[in-house]
Amino acid sequence: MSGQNNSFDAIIIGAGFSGLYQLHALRDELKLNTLTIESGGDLGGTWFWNRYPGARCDSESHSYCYMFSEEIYKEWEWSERYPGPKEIRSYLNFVAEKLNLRRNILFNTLVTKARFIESNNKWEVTTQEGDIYHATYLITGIGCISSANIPNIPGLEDFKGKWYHTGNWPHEDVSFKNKRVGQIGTGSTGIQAAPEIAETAGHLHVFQRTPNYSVPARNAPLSEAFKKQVHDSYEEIKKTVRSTPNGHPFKISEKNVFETSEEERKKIYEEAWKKGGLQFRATYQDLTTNKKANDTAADFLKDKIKTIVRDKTTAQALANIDYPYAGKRPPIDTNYFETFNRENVTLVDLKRETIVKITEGGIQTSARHIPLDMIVFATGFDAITGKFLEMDIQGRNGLKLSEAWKEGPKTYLGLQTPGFPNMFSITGPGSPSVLCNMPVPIEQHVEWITDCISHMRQEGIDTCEASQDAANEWVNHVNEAANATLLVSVPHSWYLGANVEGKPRVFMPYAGGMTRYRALCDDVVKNNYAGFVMLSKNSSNSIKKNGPKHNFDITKKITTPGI
Ligand code: N01
Repeated sequence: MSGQNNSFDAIIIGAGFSGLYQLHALRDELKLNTLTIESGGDLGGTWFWNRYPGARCDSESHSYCYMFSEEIYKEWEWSERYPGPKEIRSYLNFVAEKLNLRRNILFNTLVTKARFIESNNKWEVTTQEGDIYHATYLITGIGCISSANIPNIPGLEDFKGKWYHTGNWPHEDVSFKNKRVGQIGTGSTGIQAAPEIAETAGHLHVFQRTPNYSVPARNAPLSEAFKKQVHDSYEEIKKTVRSTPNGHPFKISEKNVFETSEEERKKIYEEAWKKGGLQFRATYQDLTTNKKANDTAADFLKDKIKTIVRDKTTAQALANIDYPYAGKRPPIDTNYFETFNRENVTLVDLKRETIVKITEGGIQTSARHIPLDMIVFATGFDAITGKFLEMDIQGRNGLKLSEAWKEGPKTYLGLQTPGFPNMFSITGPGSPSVLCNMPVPIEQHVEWITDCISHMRQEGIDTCEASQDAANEWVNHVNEAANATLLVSVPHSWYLGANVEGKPRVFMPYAGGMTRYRALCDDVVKNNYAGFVMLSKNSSNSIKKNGPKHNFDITKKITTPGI
């Protein structure tokens, strides 16, 4: 495991989808002495921590996996349309066994600090235990939604019952049997968790601050015929996920909403509702760019809520949605709205009463006291930047990442931040990341980073660093892409950092779509790594390569953002 004097060519932080593939690419393709450091007790990343009831991936299993190896793709068989955390962990274990990855991973080890040392162009990485490792390249594969957001509600410390955050769920079973449970939050997670909790809870109160659209997932076991078809269609599926803006295995329609009659539209929405899943978003290409077009989908989904939920007041509160469909991450569910027809489930509409405090025995709202034995926080994450800033990362001249990102993250292509040489990020801020089926951007980033490091080594380049100009230009383009969509119109969205007090309001993921992003990254390489400053000690610290300013084709309309 140890390199000489704890010195490595590369250190990767995180052993989820990103870190595992990056380890394979650097160790086995580039033959680099590579160490992966993981805070969890095993591999899995997001799926190591997110074990809450009802947890399931919203991407379809045959696309929520690696595509880089046909052999790996065909050897693994998924059992359900959407995989749960256990099956995803089994899959990642299978990949890790196959590629013999575990021997280079340090588990249960939290990186607390990383510092770039200019005298020798090395990263010094410190763990919570105080161990120190050095490497030439530092790659973060720390995930986008890995820093749990527990809201600052007064009185939590007084609560005598048990409380959990969905993103840090215990590994042992949690029983809700006969318990009075309060669930705060109705995002993708809360929508998955509530129906499962309600199955066994004595009573479940769902505290809803912002109602949400949701489409049935229609999860089911996969038929033998479908499993075979998936294996036989490897090339085609790979081509599809790599050529759609959101990396899912289905195309977004090229039709605009008002090119179809009302009658035809209803039929299309109805079919998509029956089919289930994120494909609902793919019914028209202008759903996330044209408010009037979006209203047609939003109205259809609100009507569905009112049809499903029997109690009129509850249905009204659930359907009282004042932002566009898919303006926030669109959830998919299994019996979410149906859950509110159960006798043991009550919606607490926080638009009518607010949470005042948590007490010893429950939650005090502005209207009443709700006695509880358990509280489940399905309250989301300090997304995208949270995990970075939990570490003390320092670049050139001791520049702290927290300082560099004081006004919001500033990266070039989401891959690098100026002032932090040889530090690369997989699905960092400014990458299409969360607006895609995650394994697709992850594979693209890993392959781009690996090629870049390979290029550096072939050319004798010591450091690669995003230029400030390139990062400024990229941040402008990320804003421009977001502004072309309805996503920026949702004030409480975590895409904007709006769910965390004091966090700068900056749209963080790249909404221009994965296809466009991939082409831009390829162009950067063709243009001699345009926008990256590459230095070599041997040429007396002169700039060895600094490509021309890149043109991000900002005039081209973005009609199909990657969501
Ligand atoms: O978190 P969220 P999430 N009082 O931030 C509410 C991914 N994911 O864990 O909207 C009361 O979306 C908050 O209310 P509001 C996916 O990318 C993937 O559900 O801020 N309520 C909201 O309802 C997803 O988008 C899968 O007004 C409070 C909820 O908590 C991302 O994870 C599955 C509150 C938080 O919703 C995050 O989803 C599940 C307070 N003080 C999730 N603070 C896959 O399938 C917050 N809330 C891969």
